[in-house]
Amino acid sequence: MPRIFPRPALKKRENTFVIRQYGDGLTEGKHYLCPANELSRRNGVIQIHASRGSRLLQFIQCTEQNDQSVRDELLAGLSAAQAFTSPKYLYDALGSKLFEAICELPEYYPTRTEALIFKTHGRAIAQAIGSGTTLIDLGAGNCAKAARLFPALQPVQYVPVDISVSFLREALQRLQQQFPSIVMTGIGMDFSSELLLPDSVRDEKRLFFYPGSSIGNFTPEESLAFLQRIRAACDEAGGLLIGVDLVKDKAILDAAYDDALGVTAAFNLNLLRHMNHLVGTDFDVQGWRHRGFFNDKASRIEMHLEAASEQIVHWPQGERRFERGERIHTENSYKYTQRSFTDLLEQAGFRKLSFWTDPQQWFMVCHAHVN
Ligand code: AVJ
Repeated sequence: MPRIFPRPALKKRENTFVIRQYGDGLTEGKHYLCPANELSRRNGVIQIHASRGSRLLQFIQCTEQNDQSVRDELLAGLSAAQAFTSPKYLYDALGSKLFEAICELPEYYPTRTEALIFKTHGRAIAQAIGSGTTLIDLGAGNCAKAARLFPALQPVQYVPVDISVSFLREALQRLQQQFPSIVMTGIGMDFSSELLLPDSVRDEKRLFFYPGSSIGNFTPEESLAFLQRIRAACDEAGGLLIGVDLVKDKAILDAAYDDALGVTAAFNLNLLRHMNHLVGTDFDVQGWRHRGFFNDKASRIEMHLEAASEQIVHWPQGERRFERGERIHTENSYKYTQRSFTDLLEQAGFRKLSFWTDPQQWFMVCHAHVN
C-alpha cells in the first residue's frame, strides 16, 4: 500500500484529494485523504499513488474541489453580468438519469446514430484499434457504450471515469459481474480541467474513449488543449476513439435540444435544484423556462435558463435579481464538420486518422493514433 492516510486524517485542506476506495463488493467504502505531495505530475497528468492492488475491481474517488470551491465557482458564475454555470453541474444523480432519458428521445439523434455507426462499423473500428488496450472511458455514465465494445475489443483493463460518482459506482458493480475477467478501475472525478490517473491504471496501450460528442461541451480552443493532454497521457501505442456530432440542418438540431416531451427542459431546469442543494440558493424552478437552440454563427447549441418573470435569488451571503427574459447560460455543445475536426486532431498531434459515419452524415466516430 502506498502512503495514504486513513480516515481520521480526513479534513478539508487545500490541495488535497479525497480518495475513496471500495472493496470487492463496492459496498463498504474507505476514505483516504491524499495530500498533494503524494501526487506526481507527468506530462500534465497527475498520477495519484493509490494502491496497485490485485483486486479486479477498484473504485477511486478523486475530488480536487471541496464544497467551498464548488460554491465559489457557482456563485461567481451566477453573479456575472451574463450569468453562466458549467455543464458539469447538470449531472447530479437525477440529472444523469434525465440524460439517459434524453438519449431515448426520438428527437435526440446523437446516441442512436453513434450506436448505429458502432454496430455497422464495429469490426473495422476494432481492427483499427487492435488488442490489449487499457480502455479509459471518459464520462462513462452507465458504461453501456463501452460495454458494447468489450466483445470485439477485449480490453485488458477498463477504466470508467465520471463526475457522477454514485451513478458510476452502481453501473460498474453490475458490469463487473457481467465481465468478470476484465480488470475494472472506476474513477470518480472531474476530468474537464485536469486528467488525473491513479497509477493502478496501466500505461500500456491506453485507448481514450470519448463518445457521445461530449467534446462539444468544450470550446474549440479548450478541445485542442484537452486532446493534447490525452495524447500526452498515452505511450506510443496509445490512441483515441471519439464520437463527434456534425453540423446539420438547424431544425433538426433545435428539436434535439428542445424536445416535445420536455425531457431536455427538465434536465436543464434540474440544474436549479442541484444548485439549491450545493450552494443554498432558493431558485424557484417554476419561475424559469428552458431554451435550447443552434447558434449557427458559433456552430454550437446553446442551452439557457430564462426567467419567466422577475426572479430574486438569495443565498447565504448574497442575492441576485434577474429581469424577466434574463438568462443563465448553462451549456454549449459545439458541432463540427469532418474537415474542422480533422484539423483539430492534427493540430493536437494525432496521426493515422480513420472516420466512420452514418448514411445521413449526422454523426462521426474517429479513431486516431498517437504515433
Ligand atoms: C453529453 C454534452 C454530449 O451536448 O448533446 C444533451 C448533453 N444537453 N441534451 C450534448 C446534452 C442537452 C450532450 N453531451
